[in-house]
Amino acid sequence: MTESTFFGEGKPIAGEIAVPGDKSISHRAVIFGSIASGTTTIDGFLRGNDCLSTLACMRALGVGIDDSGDRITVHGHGFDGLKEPSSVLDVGNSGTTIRLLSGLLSARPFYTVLAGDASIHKRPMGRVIDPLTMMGGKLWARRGNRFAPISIKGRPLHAIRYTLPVASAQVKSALLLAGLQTEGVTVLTEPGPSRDHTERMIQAFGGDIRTEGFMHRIAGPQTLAGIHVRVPGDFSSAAFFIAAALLTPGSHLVLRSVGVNPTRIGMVDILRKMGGNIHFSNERDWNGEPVADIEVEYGTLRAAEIGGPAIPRLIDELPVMALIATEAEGTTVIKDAAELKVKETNRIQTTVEQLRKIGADIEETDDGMIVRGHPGRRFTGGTVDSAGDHRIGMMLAIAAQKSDNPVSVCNAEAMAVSFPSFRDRLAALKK
Ligand code: SPQ
Repeated sequence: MTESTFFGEGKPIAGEIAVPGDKSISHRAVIFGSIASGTTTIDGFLRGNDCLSTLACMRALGVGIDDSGDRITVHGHGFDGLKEPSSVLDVGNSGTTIRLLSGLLSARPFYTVLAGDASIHKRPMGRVIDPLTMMGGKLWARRGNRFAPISIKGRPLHAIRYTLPVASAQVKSALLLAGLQTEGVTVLTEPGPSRDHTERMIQAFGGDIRTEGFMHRIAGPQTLAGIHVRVPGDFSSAAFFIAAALLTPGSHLVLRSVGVNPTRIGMVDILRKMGGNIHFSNERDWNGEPVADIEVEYGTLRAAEIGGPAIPRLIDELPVMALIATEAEGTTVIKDAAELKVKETNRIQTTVEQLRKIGADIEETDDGMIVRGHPGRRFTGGTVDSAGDHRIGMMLAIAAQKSDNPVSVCNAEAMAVSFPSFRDRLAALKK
């Protein structure tokens, strides 16, 4: 366990930063490169532990992947290029890896076992196993087929019509990866919007997917062709620096080349309603993904109500939104966010417990949090714990901006799951 101390000197956050590549897109680029025919080159791949787990799993499935440091080159030979691995596939801490690979491997003609760390073994897997079983998949898991490790005896599947019980990009993507290999039309309906990187990537690799509202149709089998992928900066990583700037008087920050896919930037919409100064410029398109430079300036904020269909669009940013709300005038209510309980930790509980330790006025509800903002009131500082959750660890490091005393984060190594250079990048922006 490493403990990392962040000093709450209240120094403004200023300058320019290019955050590391998007985690969701990096996973998908390696997976799609592996199932496409031909060469896929990936620039801006996130070298966080989660994406490295996906890369190692695809190599274990027989895919040739070169890593020059700057660029990943994937030598895809179509779905048939995947081979039975000789050992258990280790997904580490990555929910995206285990769920997407469950869908992909359910239709491959061999046996695989997917396992990960203690956190992964507590996260719900029934949400992918159930619909894949409806497609004819043979999957087994612990405690009534609900928890990893998952073992899969791959076989031909049949197309289904399925309504997802929760808006989940991972479930949708698992079923799309199965549907791409399955005769007939697989029809998926989501209860609300979830991130659409898989849909955009299927099209970028020359595949065909039809989306109307929250309904997706994928006709299989399809073949995909390798491409060059340029991965935008991860908005979910940018969110920590946006928060730092909004919490610290005198801050002015520009974040270059960040992914601003509308299914990911619910936080920007809410922050603008709260009075946050956030502007996009230099808007462009990388492989069907919108990208922009983001400029943030410190200013006073007012409380907001955050709930309903906005939630999947900022689900991973809710812990840091709770932190920002401590500085907003009024009471912020976060609701309809029960999905937070099944992330790397129960993010409602860990956010509330850890922020309270340093003096935040915040309470837990069944499906969210209530945050009473006290603009200008400083935290006490002290020792907190990421509980092994990268997003909680980084949120707590940013909380030091609002404290006159240091904030020491236990289990700080978790930050490397999505942002290995976080600490150095933050230090470089403090003026
Ligand atoms: O991969 P993992 O561990 O599930 O990652 C998290 C995160 O905070 O990094 C969630 F814990 O992000 C998910 C996100 O919450 C990544 C993701 C994706 O890439 O498809 C989708 C979201 O999860 P969900 O529930 O929509 O499927």
